Amino acid sequence: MRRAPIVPAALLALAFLLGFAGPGRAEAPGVVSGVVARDLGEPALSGLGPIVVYLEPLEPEPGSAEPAPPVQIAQKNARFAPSFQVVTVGQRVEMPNSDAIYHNVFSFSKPNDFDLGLYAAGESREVVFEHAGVVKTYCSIHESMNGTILVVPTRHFARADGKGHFRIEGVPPGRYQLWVWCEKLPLRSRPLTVAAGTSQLLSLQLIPPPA
Ligand SMILES: [Cu+2]
Repeated sequence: MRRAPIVPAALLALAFLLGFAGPGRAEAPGVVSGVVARDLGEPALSGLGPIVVYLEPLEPEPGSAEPAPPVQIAQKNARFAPSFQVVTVGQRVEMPNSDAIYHNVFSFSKPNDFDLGLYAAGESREVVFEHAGVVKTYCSIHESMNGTILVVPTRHFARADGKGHFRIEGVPPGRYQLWVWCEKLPLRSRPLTVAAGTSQLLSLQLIPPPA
């Protein structure tokens, strides 16, 4: 009886387990999740506003040349909807006027400042941010209209929920700088290496413990 086919099959399985994907095949992405707390003694996050965790790649990512699909921030009932949005550098942000009145969208937040001018109901204009940072948006007619856009240098981000939980899926293996953003607190960061097919559970503090 021929037993030869068993050996190549076993080798293939071993190569798969060790992560030796064939040429041109992407390695299995990882998952980075966890919980953000205010500090050790005070887990509550109320009153802090949105908290975003993002992974800035420290080396070029395979296949990341295509911009992320467009996102929409509407003008509805004289407010921005949503009033907070995370976008990636180079991603198109569509800003439709969903009200029956004229609106305008502008920002003084350099270097991402812009002014879309006044436009009518049903019309949509768009903006693309080329720089990471915080963009505060306003309408020149309505004081109630103010929004915040966080532009991040990566597609790998997640907004923490009310209890601080976050989950970033589909992270290509590689070296990253992990950033925790909260508008009311200083930015915090740490290096993070993501290995193929792994899942990491992190515990992050917004306020560092005293030295
Ligand atoms: Cu307006």
